[in-house]
Amino acid sequence: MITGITGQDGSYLAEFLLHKGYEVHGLIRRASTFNTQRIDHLFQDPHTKDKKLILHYGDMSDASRLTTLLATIQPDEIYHLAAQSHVRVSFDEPEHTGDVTGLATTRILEAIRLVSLHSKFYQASSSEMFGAAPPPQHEETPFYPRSPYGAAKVYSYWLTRNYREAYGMFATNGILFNHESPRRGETFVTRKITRAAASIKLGLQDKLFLGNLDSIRDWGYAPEYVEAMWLMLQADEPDDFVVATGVSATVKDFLEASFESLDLDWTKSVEIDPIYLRPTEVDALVGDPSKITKATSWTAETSALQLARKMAQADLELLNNPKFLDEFWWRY
Ligand code: NDP
Ligand code: GDR
Repeated sequence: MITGITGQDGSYLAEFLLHKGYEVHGLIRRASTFNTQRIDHLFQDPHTKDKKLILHYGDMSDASRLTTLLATIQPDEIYHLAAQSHVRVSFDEPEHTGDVTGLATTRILEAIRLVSLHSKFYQASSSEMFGAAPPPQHEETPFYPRSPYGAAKVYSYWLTRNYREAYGMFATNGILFNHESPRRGETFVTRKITRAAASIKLGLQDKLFLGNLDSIRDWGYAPEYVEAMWLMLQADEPDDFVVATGVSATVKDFLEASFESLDLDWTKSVEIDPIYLRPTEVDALVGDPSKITKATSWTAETSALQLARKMAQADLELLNNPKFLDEFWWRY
């Protein structure tokens, strides 16, 4: 079962698990418009016999729905990815973020405790929990969150550990550093940059407004990170793992690589708009993935700059050929 199946990671994880032969159940929110674009290519008609992808309406604010769903599905593995995941937005909506990114983890852990204790549980923890703690960050680095989002993830991290210790649940935290892809939400900085670069290349846009260009991040490629999620749940014991490339890049480096890959000079198009600055910024996140590499042999393959080029090319293809959207999700 995957919460957040319609998000970037949920869509790659669903693909990965279906490929392995799993029956995948996904929680989707009812919306007035379609919000399943990232998984439409995996959709199976409810009337199909032996279908492997089953979607259920539900919201992380609804504890009774989570409990009845888990009682019915009895999943072997639960990947809890649903969240209000945008750090800047969490300053505008701190209470909602606390509810969906924080408290909702208690709702699903309680549902497991009550009706599906055998389910292995994966919590999508985040490098944002380290916040102001200097890099390289690893499993023993003290948390110092710098946003309502980071604070909500710290709460969820500790709830996950507490349920593991209190009830013997197989509950694991994956502390994932930033991971991106052509499926990344358009308001995260990497995708915002690559979409704008493609649009500028085609003469559809001339300016790109950004915030802090000096932040340092450890950007990896999302499909590789969902494999790490699965590997963590195949371990003999539940534990907590950092997942990262170990290599740093600035927003400026990402900009340069994306624009240069389309023969553009970013300095001619980028302007700083203070609305994209955060009340408290996280200056530098660079993870040390030694523990997961030792336990599972997982290592990141794609570098941030390769990713910048890949995403810029994908956005150019998409803008050049809107019909391509139907195939887009398969190809990336
Ligand atoms: P996305 O923002 O792309 O996806 C978030 C998912 O959560 C979407 O499916 C969204 O549904 C769903 N969701 C949001 N609110 C609710 C709700 N109230 N009830 C049910 N579902 C809800 O995030 P990512 O795929 O990038 O990340 C997955 C998880 O990993 C998140 O928890 C994120 O915080 C965490 N994380 C991500 C990292 C990254 O770099 N990508 C790094 C570390 C952690 P809808 O499509 O309807 O909006
Ligand atoms: P982040 O990702 O906050 O690290 O959280 P984001 O891409 O939003 O920001 C990365 C850095 O870029 C700077 N920045 C901008 N960011 C955005 N969104 N828009 C801009 O215009 C802009 N200009 C500069 C930011 O200040 C920041 O320093 C992501 C999310 O996926 C979280 O859910 C996840 O937990 C963490 O990564 C790890």
